[in-house]
Amino acid sequence: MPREESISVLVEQALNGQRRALARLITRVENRAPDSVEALALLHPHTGRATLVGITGAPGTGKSTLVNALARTLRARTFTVAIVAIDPSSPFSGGAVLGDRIRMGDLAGDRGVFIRSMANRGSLGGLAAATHDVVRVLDAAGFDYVLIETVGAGQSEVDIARTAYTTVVVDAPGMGDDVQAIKAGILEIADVIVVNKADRPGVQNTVRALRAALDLGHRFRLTGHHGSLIQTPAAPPPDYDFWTVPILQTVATEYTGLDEVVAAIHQHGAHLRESGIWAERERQRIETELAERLRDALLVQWTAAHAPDALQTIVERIIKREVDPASAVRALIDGNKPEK
Ligand SMILES: Nc1nc2c(ncn2[C@@H]2O[C@H](COP(=O)(O)OP(=O)(O)OP(=O)(O)O)[C@@H](O)[C@H]2O)c(=O)[nH]1
Ligand SMILES: [Mg+2]
Repeated sequence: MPREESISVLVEQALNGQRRALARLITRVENRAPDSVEALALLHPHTGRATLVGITGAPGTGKSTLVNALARTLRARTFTVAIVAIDPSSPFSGGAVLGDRIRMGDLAGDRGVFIRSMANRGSLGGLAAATHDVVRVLDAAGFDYVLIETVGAGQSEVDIARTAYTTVVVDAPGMGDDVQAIKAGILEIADVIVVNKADRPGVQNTVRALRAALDLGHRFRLTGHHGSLIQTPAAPPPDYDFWTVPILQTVATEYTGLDEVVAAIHQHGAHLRESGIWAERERQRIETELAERLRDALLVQWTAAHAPDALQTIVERIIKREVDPASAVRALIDGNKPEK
């Protein structure tokens, strides 16, 4: 391996702010290259400092424009910003896609901004795990903020949102039925709601609809349970604190309302830290990640140790009703051939 490709050199260069090294390192980590394990081990002591913000919402609400405006606003306050744009439908991976070029026009040449697109991996381990590691690299590289943009409200978006400490859900007027536009699941993960395109007619209706939806089930959310809906209890448990989800208005194309968004992100971060929820969330994230990695690693290990068609053979036997899935798995991990 040539010296400049050695993973420890690459890590060192990335930690020293060399962008090309950082880009290459991210590619290795995203692709789960064999030496990415070593890279992540070297990076880990440097992580845990960045503010991780997820930005999600229905297609076309202006998420990319908002992320761009948010990055500019943060840069104006001398914070450094990394943007991870996740496009599940994109056939591209790791390279610049159209959205990046649009953004680069605005933020081009600014060394305090780093933009990365990720396409759906569609494979074992998946996008959420890959995103997690890429965010970790950017955190270690010293960016003050990592903004993670995802589309929609599918399970993978929810998983990705859990990478972040603060999740901003974006809606806009004229997206069809105002409450439908934000699918039920997405409000549950919102820490801050932004109604973008506030220059468009119908903005008050959108705000009202969102407030009504929040009042129905989400007026008070126990922030210790990220992503889960909990009804207002008579008295809060002593270790929890309530967070009232703010509904803000922006015109991202004109950078209007961005100071309020930054303020809400700061307030939410402060709330998480002061209440101790930050630490609890981090613990939950690590527990979940560890379990997922273990599961993935065991499957990879098992697959490597068995004939390429071993799982397929069992699938056939299950279809023929010779064995059931639960018994098959028990036999497999006991090292036996699954019997009837
Ligand atoms: N009028 C108005 N248009 C906006 C505003 N923000 C974004 N747009 C426009 O809305 C369109 C979609 O913006 P994007 O930022 O690409 O939206 P997105 O949510 O990232 O879209 P996807 O990534 O495809 O889901 C673009 O034409 C933007 O110029 C705004 O505040 N007001
Ligand atoms: Mg976008």
